[in-house]
Amino acid sequence: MLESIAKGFDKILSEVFKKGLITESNIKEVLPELKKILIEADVNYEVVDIFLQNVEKKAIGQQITKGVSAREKFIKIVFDELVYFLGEGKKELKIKSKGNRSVILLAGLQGSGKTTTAAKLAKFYKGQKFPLLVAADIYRPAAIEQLQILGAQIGVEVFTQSKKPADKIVKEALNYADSKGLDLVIIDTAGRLQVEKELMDELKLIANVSRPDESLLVVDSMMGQVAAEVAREFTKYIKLSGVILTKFDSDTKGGAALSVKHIANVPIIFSTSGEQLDAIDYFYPDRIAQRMIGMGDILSLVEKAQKQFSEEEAEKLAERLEKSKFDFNDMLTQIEAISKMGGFDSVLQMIPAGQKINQNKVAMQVKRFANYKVIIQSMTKKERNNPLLINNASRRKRIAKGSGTKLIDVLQLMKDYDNMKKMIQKTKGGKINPEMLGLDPETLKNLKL
Ligand SMILES: Nc1nc2c(ncn2[C@@H]2O[C@H](COP(=O)(O)OP(=O)(O)O)[C@@H](O)[C@H]2O)c(=O)[nH]1
Ligand SMILES: [Mg+2]
Repeated sequence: MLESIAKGFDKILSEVFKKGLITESNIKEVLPELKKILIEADVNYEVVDIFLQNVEKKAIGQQITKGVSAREKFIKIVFDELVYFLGEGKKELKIKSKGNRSVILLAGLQGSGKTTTAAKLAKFYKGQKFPLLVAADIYRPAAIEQLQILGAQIGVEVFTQSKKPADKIVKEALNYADSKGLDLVIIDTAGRLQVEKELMDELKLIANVSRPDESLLVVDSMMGQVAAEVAREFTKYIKLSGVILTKFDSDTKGGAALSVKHIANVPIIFSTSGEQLDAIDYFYPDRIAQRMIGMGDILSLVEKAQKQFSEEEAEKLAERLEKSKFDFNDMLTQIEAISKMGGFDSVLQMIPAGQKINQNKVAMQVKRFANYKVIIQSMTKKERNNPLLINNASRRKRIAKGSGTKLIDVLQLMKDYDNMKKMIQKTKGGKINPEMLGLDPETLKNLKL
């Protein structure tokens, strides 16, 4: 799931920013591609429009910054926009403290996952509250039975009463809850295949008698932007306070997640991902955005790198490179910047597990870098400023001896120095690049920081 959207991003990002610059023509080239990705992900067209406008505005303002690659910057802009539409930050339900009755009303189309989600919520809050499940879907006897079975599985009582209007059942359920000291009433309501006035009126009545603390719309994430339209319809009848996005484990393209908050003007609070009753969790917009962009935690890596290697430092390095200067002092700065990020181990941990990384190669490079530091520190000031001086056998011998390394290590340093210089010149700045971690080219193609 969410993979197709990630693939799309990857494609445009690598193709358009080869030159490492954000320019107006680059942006013009990228926006239609971005639009295609969003439409293919089944994002609502209003959301697509605003999304693109925002990205354009932000990207154009960024074009002059030196030092940090265009690709990184653009990823960050798109990422921020994804987070904005998914909802900023995790939200929680407003549930009163133990002993004070809270009511959660669940609404949604048939098959969206209301009944399952009602049971999941009961289980989720069971540690802190005493839940009562209320079967207010009176049209299908099977629905009542389904809730009873689920309630039994999690040891939560289910209130049912057939042959009564739903709002009467709910009223009695509330009285029952109060008499038994059950302080979290979760109401499962009926749904149809589309929004119908009769059912909406019934829902309104239920909301009136139960005065819910939370009125949640349960939405199937497979429905794409239709989910958002459904949400819009529901808001015409009842005041929603949030959305639960179900079936996140299935082949969702992300359109529902990206559209529903904007269209219904309420946050996504939970997502569910499976039929088991513990398959529910808070909805974390930043994590979902990361998955959409296909980089695991790689973005936090970028941010970390940017913080450690300040733009100022990056610009200084870019300036030096323009004058074709990159010496051993610069190399040392780069190596130290990487160590400041928390060392290679923490960097590696942030690379998505799915990415094939040649661990041995990385381990080797880690060792080498530790050596390089010592080797550079064993050079004279003159040598550090002028790497060409090391093209001299007796100097190399002296440095190896002084640093307690082997001759071959000094030679390897020279080779890596050349590589690093080329790489940094290519990317026009001092950004920290995973090539420095000794990752193989195949891996890099996938990571593309
Ligand atoms: N894969 C998956 N299936 C789910 C999820 N939530 C619900 N379902 C399934 O979706 C179907 C409809 O769910 P149900 O709770 O009966 O929907 P309702 O008609 O809205 O009450 C059932 O087969 C559920 O097992 C989920 O998060 N993931
Ligand atoms: Mg149901």
